[in-house]
Amino acid sequence: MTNTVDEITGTGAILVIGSNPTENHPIVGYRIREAVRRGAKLIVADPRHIPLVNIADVHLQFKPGTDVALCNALAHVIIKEGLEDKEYIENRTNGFEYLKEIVESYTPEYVSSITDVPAEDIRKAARLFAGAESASIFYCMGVTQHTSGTENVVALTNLSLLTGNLGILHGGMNPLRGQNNVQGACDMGCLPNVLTGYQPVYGDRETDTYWRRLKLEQDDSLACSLQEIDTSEIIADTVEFERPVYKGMSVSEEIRNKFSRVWGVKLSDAPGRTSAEMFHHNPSRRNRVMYIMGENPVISDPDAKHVRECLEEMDFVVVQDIFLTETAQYADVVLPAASFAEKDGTFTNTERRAQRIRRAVSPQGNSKPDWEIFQLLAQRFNLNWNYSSSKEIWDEVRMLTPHYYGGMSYERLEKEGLQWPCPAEDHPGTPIMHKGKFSRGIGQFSTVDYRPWAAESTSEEYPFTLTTARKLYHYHTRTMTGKSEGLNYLLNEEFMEINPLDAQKLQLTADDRVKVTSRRGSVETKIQITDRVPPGVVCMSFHFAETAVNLLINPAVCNLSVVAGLKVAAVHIEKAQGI
Ligand SMILES: Nc1nc2c(c(=O)[nH]1)N[C@H]1C(S)=C(S)[C@@H](COP(=O)(O)OP(=O)(O)OC[C@H]3O[C@@H](n4cnc5c(=O)[nH]c(N)nc54)[C@H](O)[C@@H]3O)O[C@H]1N2
Ligand SMILES: Nc1nc2c(c(=O)[nH]1)N[C@H]1C(S)=C(S)[C@@H](COP(=O)(O)OP(=O)(O)OC[C@H]3O[C@@H](n4cnc5c(=O)[nH]c(N)nc54)[C@H](O)[C@@H]3O)O[C@H]1N2
Ligand SMILES: [Mo]
Repeated sequence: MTNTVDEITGTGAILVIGSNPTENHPIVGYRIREAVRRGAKLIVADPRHIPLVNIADVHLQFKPGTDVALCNALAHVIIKEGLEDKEYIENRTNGFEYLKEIVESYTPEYVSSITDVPAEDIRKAARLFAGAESASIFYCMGVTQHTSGTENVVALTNLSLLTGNLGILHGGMNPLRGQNNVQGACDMGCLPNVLTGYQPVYGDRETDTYWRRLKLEQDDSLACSLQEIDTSEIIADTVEFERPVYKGMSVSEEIRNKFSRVWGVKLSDAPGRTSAEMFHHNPSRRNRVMYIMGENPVISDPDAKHVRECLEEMDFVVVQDIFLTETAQYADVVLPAASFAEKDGTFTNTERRAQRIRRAVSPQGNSKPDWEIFQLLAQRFNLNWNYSSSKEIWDEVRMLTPHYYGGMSYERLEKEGLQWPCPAEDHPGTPIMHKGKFSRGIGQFSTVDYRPWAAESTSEEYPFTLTTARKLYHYHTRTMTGKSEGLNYLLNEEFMEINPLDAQKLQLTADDRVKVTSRRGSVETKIQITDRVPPGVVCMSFHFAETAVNLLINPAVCNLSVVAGLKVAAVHIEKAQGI
């Protein structure tokens, strides 16, 4: 998030797109409701009738996968009606003319034909968003989990820049992070191409995207058609650090040297691989060995049948988890990890706030905190790892990542944490990013065109669009929540959402089971007949192993973020036989 959770209640207008906060981020959901009670205008853009729609001023119920068209239409109306923030655009941005040119053809009427949203609703939403004193955007997986995920974020960023809402109180681009500490994991370098604080292991930040793009373009099974986008000003949940100039050395070389000096080993300049690459469709390019920690890809990764086959064929698989998962069934060795309540350390939440966690109970059995397991392994590899506490590790991270954490001592974190960047002991942390100036200087409008995803377009054979979404009572693959009797009492099986008109057409009644088939596989599930989804769209969660929806999902990825298009699959639906 560029801004903080506390600010939400004072916001003038809120656009919630591809995010269902009352079920998935209840604290943020609560704040949004409070903001509306205090007079904020609420625009919900979601293919489904999510709970926030009940208090929204307008619901843009668009077809899954048409986000770029919708956002460009909002920009079109804002520019046509002269509602853009001219002073902000003049002083802080570049490329407005290009945006204007691109969105010219995205009239509400034209986009209505792509998205199924009435043209007047598009106009109304644009006016509400641009007319407010401050406007913030909240987005989540409905926006990012697409083969056009990066383009979707770019199109949203344009809206925020256009209306002068980046870098101000109550504004911003606010991607809601999923897990309690996924932000912390990324900040700590759990990404294939960076070390802590997004310090690149090769090239520099500018060349990173191009490198990845080139690599994927040569790779048919992963690539989807690509358009030229300038990604250098994507306001995701990272900041770019001030780029120092080193004589004759690339930035990453200097960074690798810095880490090498402390760790006493030479670092490779080859970036790691994403999970899509590890499970590559070309057998010669996929992993032979895998160490899986805190993930259950057999259920959570797209094209689950393929994932299972890959794991089966691997030479050696290690799973480090707090429970014996479906993925652990494929492991040669399972290493028992201690849970959050059994260890010390820090978590960094969605608003970039690092906070302390403390051991409340002792680790069960012979389980250990993850870092201790790694250390024991490293010692077997004759590496010189001798940390005695999580504090010692944190202090090393601070030393090697001063632009983010220099000022975040455990003592200072005690109270209510601190938001990065916090480079010095007397720095108060950074609640709002991009205030006054963007990290790259001037904000860049980037132009993106809507492109339908041909591979998952509906057809006579596959006439429905399946989308996937979470449910309040369960967490992902249920390795944890599935062990709670109370939660299972509330919900212990999948109910696919289907519109009453579609149910009628297929002659389905509430007790029927259906067989859902995509170009990759089939699953059988119970149904819930509901107008939460519009006709032509059905929705399943990926919570239940028995109805593993990822057997249906296409593994193709967004070329720039390498995230799979988990939110759209063309499917065929029929009544299941024999039950
Ligand atoms: N109860 C619960 N809470 C969770 C989780 C959980 O498993 N259970 N998981 C956590 C994690 S890791 C994450 S990442 C977050 C995810 O949080 P969210 O992204 O909010 O979760 P989803 O329900 O997957 O998707 C959000 C919305 O995207 C919509 N959508 C579907 N297709 C499209 C589309 O094409 N465009 C747009 N704009 N929207 C679309 C869906 O209708 C859905 O309402 O939740 C976190 N919180
Ligand atoms: N079709 C479809 N697929 C999706 C999505 C979607 O919306 N639609 N969403 C995607 C998203 S956003 C996400 S985040 C993924 C989630 O996918 P996963 O991360 O694979 O799912 P989880 O069930 O959360 O698995 C986390 C594992 O970590 C373990 N664990 C918990 N605490 C610890 C710990 O302290 N140490 C260790 N070592 N292990 C621990 C848990 O027991 C669990 O097995 O799914 C993705 N897949
Ligand atoms: Mo997530």
